[in-house]
Amino acid sequence: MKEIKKVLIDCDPGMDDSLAIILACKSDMLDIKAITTVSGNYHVDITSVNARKTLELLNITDIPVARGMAKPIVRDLPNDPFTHGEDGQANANLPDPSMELVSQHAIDLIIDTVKKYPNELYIAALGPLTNIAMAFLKSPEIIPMIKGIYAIAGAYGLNKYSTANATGDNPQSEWNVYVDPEAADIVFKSGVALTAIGLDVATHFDVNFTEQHLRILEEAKTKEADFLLNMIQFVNGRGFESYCVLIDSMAIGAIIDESTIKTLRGKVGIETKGEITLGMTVLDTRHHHTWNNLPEVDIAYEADYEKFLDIVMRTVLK
Ligand SMILES: [Ca+2]
Repeated sequence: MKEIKKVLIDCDPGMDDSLAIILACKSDMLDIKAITTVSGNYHVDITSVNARKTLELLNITDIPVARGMAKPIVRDLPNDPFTHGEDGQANANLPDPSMELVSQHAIDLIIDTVKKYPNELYIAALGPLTNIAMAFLKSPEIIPMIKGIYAIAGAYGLNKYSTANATGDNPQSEWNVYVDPEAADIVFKSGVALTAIGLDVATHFDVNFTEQHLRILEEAKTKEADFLLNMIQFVNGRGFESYCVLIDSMAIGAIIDESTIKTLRGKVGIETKGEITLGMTVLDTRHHHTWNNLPEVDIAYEADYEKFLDIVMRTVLK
């Protein structure tokens, strides 16, 4: 029997974060210990509400949700050129949550949860890395105690999707790193066991739901299926494809089943000063003269999309 993995989700819901929360909470393979929220897709005031709305859609009220950083560490929060609707959830307008936020700040909930489950806790990092970087600055002793971070972060130039669907507001960057490149720099350099899932695999057109998937979702008539269908229709209506609602779920999918992605080990530098490349994650693949001071992390270069979508469908419809 496979071990049940303990997970903390740090997120900025956002449509794809909302689906990722549903996938994580409904999976038999995961035990969600805490959710922390951050400013990213939307301000933390909104993401803190949406995280709880999503839990209550699932009738879950016993997972602690802590509000995190309102701003990136040194920058202002940029506006996301990609809209998630007025409510950040494709205008689903779910009921206001009845559960309260915990009184702790997200940074402290991250630190305490890692210490409570030393060498057992996975972190799914689905937004800018602000909270996690701050937790590392405050309590660096937690870094080696984390089993693994699966972060939706970066774009590594491994295929055309790396930049064709770039989500940061410039030609080369991915949104989460673009919003808070200094935070990403801190986390990438920290030595934590980090798997970065970037645009190379997480905004791929092969992540799209098939026509058959959509029919199954329509026939399911459950709250979760309807919520997901509404998001798919929302992005389709704006000329985007359904991979947009699945981006963050790829980190959860990889924690559920590591074989959904293949990774390579690579040296990565984060661009924190560029004008047209701010937030670019530069992979140093040179044979000679590589910069040995760059941190080495695991980078997803390929995904088993069929297996991933099968996990999403089975789990969401359960
Ligand atoms: Ca997100």
